[in-house]
Amino acid sequence: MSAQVFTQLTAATLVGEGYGLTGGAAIAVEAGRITWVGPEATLPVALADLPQTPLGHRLVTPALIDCHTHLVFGGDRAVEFEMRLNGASYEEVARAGGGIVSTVRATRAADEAALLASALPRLDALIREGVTTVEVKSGYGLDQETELRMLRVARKLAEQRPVTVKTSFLGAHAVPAEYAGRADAYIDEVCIPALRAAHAEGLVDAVDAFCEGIAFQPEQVARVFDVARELGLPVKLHAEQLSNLGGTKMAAGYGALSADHIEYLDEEGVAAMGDKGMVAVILPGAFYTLRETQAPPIDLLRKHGVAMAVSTDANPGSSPLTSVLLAMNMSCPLDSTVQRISPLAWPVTAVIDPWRSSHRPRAAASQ
Ligand code: DI6
Ligand code: FE
Repeated sequence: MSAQVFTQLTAATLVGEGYGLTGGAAIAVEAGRITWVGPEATLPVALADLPQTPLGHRLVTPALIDCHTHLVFGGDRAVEFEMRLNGASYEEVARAGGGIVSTVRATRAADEAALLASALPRLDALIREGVTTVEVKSGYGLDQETELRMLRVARKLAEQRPVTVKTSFLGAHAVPAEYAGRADAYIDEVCIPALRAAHAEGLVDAVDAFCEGIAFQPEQVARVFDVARELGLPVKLHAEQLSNLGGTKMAAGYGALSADHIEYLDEEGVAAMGDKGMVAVILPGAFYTLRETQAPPIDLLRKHGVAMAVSTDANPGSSPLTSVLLAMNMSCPLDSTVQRISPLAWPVTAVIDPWRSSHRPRAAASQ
C-alpha cells in the first residue's frame, strides 16, 4: 500500500492553491468498489485482512478525463510537420491549402469503418493512461454527411471500449474549399443545417467552434451558438489561440462550458470566464507543436478563480498527442508558479470535467 492519494477536488485545488494529497495512504477495495481511503496507519481493523497490493508510493487519482480531442479523422499531416520545422507558421500552412482542410479531404474520403479503425488505437492510448471519459469533436467533414459520419464514429467508440464519450459538433472549424471567401454562406447553408440534423439523430452533446482569423469571427460563431441555445445544447469555444478576437467574452454570454487554448486571452476575457464559472482548457500539445511563445494567462486565471483543465487536443495537425500524462507534464512550464509551490517533478495539475455542473457554481447560480 502506501501511496499518495488525490481525493479532494475542492475549489482551492482546482485553482492550484493546494493539491489535496493524502500521503502514505491506503485504498480498500471490496467486491470491485472502493470502500475506504485514508492514511494507512488508520486503516480500520476490519479491513486489515483484505489481500494487499503494494502501490509503491505511486500517486493514485480518480480516472482521468480528456475533455478536448479531435480523435476521429482521416489521413495524416506529417508533411506539415516538416513545413513548420522549415519555418512556416500554422496560419501560413493553412493558407497554403494545408492545415484543417487537408484533413477534411482525407476524412471525406474515409468511410465509417476506416474512421473507426484509425480512431480506436488513439483511444486505446488514452485508456492505457487511465482515461475513462473522452470528448470527441467533429469538424473535419465540413459537409453534413461527413460531420454526421464523424459523430456516429464517436458514438461507436463508446460501444467498443469501456469509456464515456461526449461529442461536440464542430461544424464551424474551418471554411471548406468550396466555400472559400464565403464563410457566412457556409455557416447558413452547411453548418447550421448539419447541426440540426446531427442533433435530430442524437449525435450532439455540445457545440464547439474555432473563433480565429483563419476560421470564424465571433459574430459568425454567435449565429451557431444561437441555434445551440435553441436546441438546448451547451457550447464551448476554441478561443484566443492565435490572436485575441474576443471570442471568449462572446462565449461567456452564452454560458459556455469552457474556453480552450486562450493563449492570447486578456484580463477582461478572464474576468468574464470567472463571472460565468467557465473552465479554461489548457492545451500544451498545440502550444508546443505550433512553437507558440505566448503562454496562457495562468496567473490571471488564478486571480479570477477560473478552474483549469488540461487536455491533449489530440489532432493530426496542431497537437498529434494521445497522452494526457504528457499533456499534464507539458502544462507545468506554462505555469511560472509551479516551481514555487511544489518541489514535485510530477505535475499535479487537476484534470477536471467541464461537463460536471458542480464545477460551475456561479453559472448555475445565475440561471
Ligand atoms: N485548434 C486546434 O488546435 C485544432 N483545431 C483548432 O481549431 C487543430 C486542428 C488541426 O490543425 O487539424
Ligand atoms: Fe482543438
